[in-house]
Amino acid sequence: MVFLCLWKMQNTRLENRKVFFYHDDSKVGFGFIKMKRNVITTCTRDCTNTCGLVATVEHGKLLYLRGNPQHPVNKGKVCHKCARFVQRVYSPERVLTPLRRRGSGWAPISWADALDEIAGRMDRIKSRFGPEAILYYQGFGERTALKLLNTRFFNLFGGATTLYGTLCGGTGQAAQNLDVGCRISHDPLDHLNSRSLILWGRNPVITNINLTPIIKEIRTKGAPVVLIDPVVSESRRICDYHIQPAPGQDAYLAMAVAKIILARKAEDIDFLSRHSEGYEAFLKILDSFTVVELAVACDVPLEQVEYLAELLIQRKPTAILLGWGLHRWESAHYTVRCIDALNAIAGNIGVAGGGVSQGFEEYGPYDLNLTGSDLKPNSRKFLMPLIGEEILKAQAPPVEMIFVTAGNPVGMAPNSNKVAEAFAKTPFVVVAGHFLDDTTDYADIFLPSTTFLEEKDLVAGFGHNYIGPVNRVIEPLGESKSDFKMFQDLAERFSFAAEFNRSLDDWLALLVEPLLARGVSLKQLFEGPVRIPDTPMIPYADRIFPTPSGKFMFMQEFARSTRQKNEQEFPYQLMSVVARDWIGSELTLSEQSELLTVHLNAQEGLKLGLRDGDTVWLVSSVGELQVKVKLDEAQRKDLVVCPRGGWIKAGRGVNLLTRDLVSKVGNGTPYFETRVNIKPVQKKG
Ligand SMILES: Nc1nc2c(c(=O)[nH]1)N[C@H]1C(S)=C(S)[C@@H](COP(=O)(O)OP(=O)(O)OC[C@H]3O[C@@H](n4cnc5c(=O)[nH]c(N)nc54)[C@H](O)[C@@H]3O)O[C@H]1N2
Ligand SMILES: Nc1nc2c(c(=O)[nH]1)N[C@H]1C(S)=C(S)[C@@H](COP(=O)(O)OP(=O)(O)OC[C@H]3O[C@@H](n4cnc5c(=O)[nH]c(N)nc54)[C@H](O)[C@@H]3O)O[C@H]1N2
Ligand SMILES: [Mo]
Repeated sequence: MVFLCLWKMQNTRLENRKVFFYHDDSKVGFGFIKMKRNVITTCTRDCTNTCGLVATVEHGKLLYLRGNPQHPVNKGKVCHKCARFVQRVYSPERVLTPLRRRGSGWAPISWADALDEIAGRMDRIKSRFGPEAILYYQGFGERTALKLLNTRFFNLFGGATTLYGTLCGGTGQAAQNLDVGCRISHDPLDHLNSRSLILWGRNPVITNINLTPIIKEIRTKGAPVVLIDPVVSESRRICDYHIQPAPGQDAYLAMAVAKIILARKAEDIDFLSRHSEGYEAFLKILDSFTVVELAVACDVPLEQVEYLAELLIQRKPTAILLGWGLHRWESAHYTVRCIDALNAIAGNIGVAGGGVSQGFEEYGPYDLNLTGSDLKPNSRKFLMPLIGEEILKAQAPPVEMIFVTAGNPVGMAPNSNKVAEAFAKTPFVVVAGHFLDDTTDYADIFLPSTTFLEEKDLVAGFGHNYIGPVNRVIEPLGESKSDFKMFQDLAERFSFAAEFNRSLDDWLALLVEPLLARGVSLKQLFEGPVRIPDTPMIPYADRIFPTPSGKFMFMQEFARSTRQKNEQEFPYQLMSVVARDWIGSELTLSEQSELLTVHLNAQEGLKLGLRDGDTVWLVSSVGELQVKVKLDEAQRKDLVVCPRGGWIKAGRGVNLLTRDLVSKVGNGTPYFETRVNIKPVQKKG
């Protein structure tokens, strides 16, 4: 009888269940226990996708991560990096106990000892130098709701030095704010209404897989998709047309296209006359160039400029999607503002399927007052793009301690040598993270953090309008702690402990108060993705803009770009773009046994006597790095294309080469304003 039942079960494929037999004093029998369990959660990694996930656990062990089919944006899909994240969680290289530097090595210590030492140092620094002698560096590794409380901890402490400006998305956002008052992107699902689409300096095949099915769908309906990128990126294969302007010169391209639309009298007169301001001044800028001059300035053949103009005239509505790579230039605000102006002239603002979209506010849905900025409003702030310089030049007070969470500034901020020097000079450095990356080389104490699979939290993203639950899938591995728990335990060592000491659920409820006030329940938030109320599908549909005049604001001034003086010495622009296989610098040392491979135009390579796979030095005005060369017919001749995020100690730190500058608008980081030369590596023997 029992065997019969077993046979039946196998054939009905009762997945996730295992038979168990039991007997106690009175009876013998069998039943089922559920072996595998699925938990709804959301990917919190630093990526535009913020995918809804289903995590499968067995016996408390994470087995795999799959896309949540109920998520309206990723619809069950995830990328290969997400699937592989399971290995990162269980990697033997992940550090799971607090470490104390002893000489040149590390020794494990207890959390109690680590936190006692940190609290003691903080107190002593505060009484001798003031709280601003402590720098809190919050990186981009995870931007969940609870992460807002990290700053609250330092504000309760009395106000440490924190950061302003950004390594990521500041320039584009600030530039768009000048045009439309407050940057709001079209909901990604609205691009399904587009009759053409332009990927302007964006590489969704690698950075935003949730856009690719949308692109595929509109293409099957006949919508042309255009890539504008000096680099031959992976996204070229999903596009119908590729324009490769000179890097950083897209403002000229947008102006040239605008001039042709005006010459054809195809501008949106109604929008321009009723809903815009400053149009005359913008026309004056356009009048100061001919189309040919503009085409030459951006190095785009005239027929391609005309193609774009025709596209915008014939295939309305056009969605223009800006990437983050596009704005890593000192004067990127001109690029972004000229593209906004072009789209206004073309009549693509406030219409379904149109718009110039880039990103969304990952901290948008929360009560930002909880960061406690009112507790200590005027604390010192350092410019993130110049972090090395800021630390080195700080006086009154000098930097006596740095506390880093979720970031790898030595590897990811520009000019790594300078950042490393600043960290090396700082008497006491604490880093909380997962792995011993380049920044931890300068740390005195390393604190092991949980991954999002070991946490309960909420997360909104910078690529769509949904907030998603972060439900705890597995128990924290080893002694790892979430940042929330870590700061709560540290707070217990200070007089303000009571002010930090609410339960995690209470804090989350407070953080999402603005959502609760708009009718979303906590239960809903933890069950699955929720569309953030009041986020529009089509921004500015009423043609009212949150600018002072309520109108779209045209750019009023433009300065021609000047060429860098050292072009002879450094002939190639270094494009340190997103890497296919990893996020940020989230790698392990054992994954990095090979040098980075850079792409170089094949003819340029031949001119330099190089062959595929050769090792060369890249030399910039601030550093040098050995790389392998891949010759590539299709790349522009003035570029070296290199993946970002490799570790310096693995010989792969591209930011050894990048100059530390700040963009003219938005306090962004112009990583790509770096030129390099290629020098041979003398072969031994
Ligand atoms: N696999 C992976 N995905 C990621 C990340 C990752 O590290 N790995 N990081 C995430 C993060 S933090 C971000 S901010 C996003 C970034 O997402 P994206 O912006 O899509 O990626 P980038 O590689 O920074 O830049 C996109 C493209 O802009 C081009 N570009 C650069 N300068 C110019 C220019 O002057 N004109 C034009 N027309 N194009 C230009 C570059 O050549 C590049 O191909 O990706 C996110 N997704
Ligand atoms: N050359 C060049 N450099 C660039 C760019 C470029 O285009 N070119 N792009 C820039 C961009 S867009 C970005 S966003 C920055 C990213 O730069 P960083 O903010 O420094 O980000 P990551 O390198 O991803 O490092 C994040 C670290 O946080 C850890 N971590 C993840 N979650 C948590 C957590 O919850 N708690 C703690 N304590 N740790 C956690 C991860 O394991 C990882 O070690 O890099 C920038 N650097
Ligand atoms: Mo970023």
